[in-house]
Amino acid sequence: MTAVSPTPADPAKLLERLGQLLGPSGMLTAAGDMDPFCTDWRNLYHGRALAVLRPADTRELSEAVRLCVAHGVPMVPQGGNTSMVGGATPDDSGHEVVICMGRMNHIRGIDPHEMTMEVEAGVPLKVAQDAAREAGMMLPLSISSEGSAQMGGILATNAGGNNTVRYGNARELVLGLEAVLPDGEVFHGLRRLRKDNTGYALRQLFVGSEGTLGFITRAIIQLQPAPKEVEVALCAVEDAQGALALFSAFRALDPALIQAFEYMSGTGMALVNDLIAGASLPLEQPAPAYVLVELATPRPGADLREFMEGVLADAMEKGIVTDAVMAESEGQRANLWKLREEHAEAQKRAGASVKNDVSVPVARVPELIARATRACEDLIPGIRPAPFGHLGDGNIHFNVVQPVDMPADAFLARSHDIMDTVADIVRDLDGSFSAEHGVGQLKPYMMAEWRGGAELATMRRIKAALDPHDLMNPGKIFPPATS
Ligand code: 2HG
Ligand code: ZN
Repeated sequence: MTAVSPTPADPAKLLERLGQLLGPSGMLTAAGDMDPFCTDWRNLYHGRALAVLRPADTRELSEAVRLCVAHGVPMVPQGGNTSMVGGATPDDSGHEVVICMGRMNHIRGIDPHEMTMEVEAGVPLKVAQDAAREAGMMLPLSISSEGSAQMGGILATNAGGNNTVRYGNARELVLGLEAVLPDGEVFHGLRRLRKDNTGYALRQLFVGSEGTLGFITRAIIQLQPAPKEVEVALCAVEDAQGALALFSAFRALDPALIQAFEYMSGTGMALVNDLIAGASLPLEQPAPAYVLVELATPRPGADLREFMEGVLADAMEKGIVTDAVMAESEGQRANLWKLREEHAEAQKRAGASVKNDVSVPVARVPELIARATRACEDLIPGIRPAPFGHLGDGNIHFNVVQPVDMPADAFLARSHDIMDTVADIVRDLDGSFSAEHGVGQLKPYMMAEWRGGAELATMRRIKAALDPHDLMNPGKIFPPATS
């Protein structure tokens, strides 16, 4: 159970002061205007807010935070509102303010020598990627929701995605950060140094804190050289064991070339094929499972295609891959990626689904998929397991879609049974219950069991030191204190 935020002191006075500070374009208070900011992408949570604030810069944000703190009003940071775990949705007390970063949306500079970008929190990831590309470089982070997800949220949740296998999570890309702390003070950590061993790496505290320690307002991001050669192939395999064998084959020869290595189940692919306009499987026959592999190099003349063809031919000879298609053009590459990127949307259209964003050591992915599939099918006959995701990182979205003939509500009533069933297997395989989507308000109840003892106690101490009144995104990450 999430604690409901207490009644704020003199909310009318607070709204008047916030209105003076932010002006008419910086604050929404009509219920209809606030609704989109009070519901999450998955439509799981429907909160209410005292106001939605849209500060234009760090100074306005800092002042707004000071006012909220003075009135005891909890604050919920929100970027592109694409959280999978309700991490940016207020509770239903109507006492919290949602603070949106969308107006702080400038790219403040790109340095070609340092290969860095200074970016404000409200810049959508796709806009930042395009700016890096125009400057002849690459921002090496790619997720399905990149058109809407904003850089502040990407960093606050330590987003992963398709390129983690090569470049790491968001955490690995951050050289420096600016943040507004829970008392309104500004943390000036916007340094652009590769080496800086001067005490605690405080910027990393904010990365992955899911807005519970303050607002990330700006960051310095490490870019990479733009790839000069890119090859993408879609491969049919018999099962996840085959997918793992293919990953090992590429990795043994040249791990540095693998830019993405994505697994998809036959069930998930069929949903994309059937429910997404313009998506069609370019292979002769549907297969039990698929791999999408992307290789890339910044070095021209590297003969990447020959390399890819060689590895795939060998894998086909050994029976690891049963069929494969390589993209011949940028358009075909985009079409192959569409088959992967539309998995979440296709599952949404197929009815209710339960998401298990889990990770295990990469060699255990086949066992995870086999055991979790069996266990879910035993639990609810007719359930449609559609696992997919970032096999190269051991991160599988073990999502299950409702049986065709079961009412959505009845299926969702079993969510926790399903999540617990999968979690038991993940724990047995030494994995994590949340690989990249975070904890939000969906999974705090799992924290005590998985991160209990000294680990959770240390997190609580850090939280209490920075946010003693629990006003920053309350109810997210942490289970109630008695847990
Ligand atoms: C992806 O990898 C996202 O496409 C979404 O992390 C996964 O829908 C999901 O569970
Ligand atoms: Zn993912």
